[in-house]
Amino acid sequence: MAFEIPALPYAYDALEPFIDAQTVELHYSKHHTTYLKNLNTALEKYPQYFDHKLESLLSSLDSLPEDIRTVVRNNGGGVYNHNIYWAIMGPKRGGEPVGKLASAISSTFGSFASFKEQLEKAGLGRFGSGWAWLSRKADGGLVIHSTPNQDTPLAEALFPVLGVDVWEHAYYLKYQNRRADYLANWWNVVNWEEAERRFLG
Ligand code: MN3
Repeated sequence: MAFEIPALPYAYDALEPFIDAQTVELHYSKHHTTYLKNLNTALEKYPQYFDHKLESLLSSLDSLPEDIRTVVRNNGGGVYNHNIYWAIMGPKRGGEPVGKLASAISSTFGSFASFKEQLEKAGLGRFGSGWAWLSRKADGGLVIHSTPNQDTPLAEALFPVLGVDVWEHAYYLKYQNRRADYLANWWNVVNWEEAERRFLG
């Protein structure tokens, strides 16, 4: 069966005023959906991969046939990364990390303020398009990093807890070239309960 994406768990305008409705609508219904279509089209030639989990395909790209490896990397990555992005945001969210994730962030990065600064720096430092991540390492520890294009933390044997899209399509309509303003405002929509669930999962 073809891969699917979850329905957006809130209305297009739910993240206003921090992320505008038009951006959310285009981002979900055009960008994210196109990655999905491209992934499914590429896999038609090798339908056995429809029985795999997307996570496993992205964790072992080298095991895929060479003629679909790049398209799965880019479009499968696009599907996976955006699934996380929509899930870890929500209306009336923001605030501070909760539970065990809060303690892990404080002990790893010194404080929530210092963590925010480092994640924003990772997003700002990504030249061109990509993502900034808080990921869990194999030993359970946390790391801040960034990936280019639609590369996923999975390809680096990391498990994404929280990810922010820094492609221009994620912010240009409202923030134009001001990626730093988008990142600073993005904290207002972070769903820390979902991030903690991922951290513990
Ligand atoms: Mn995007």
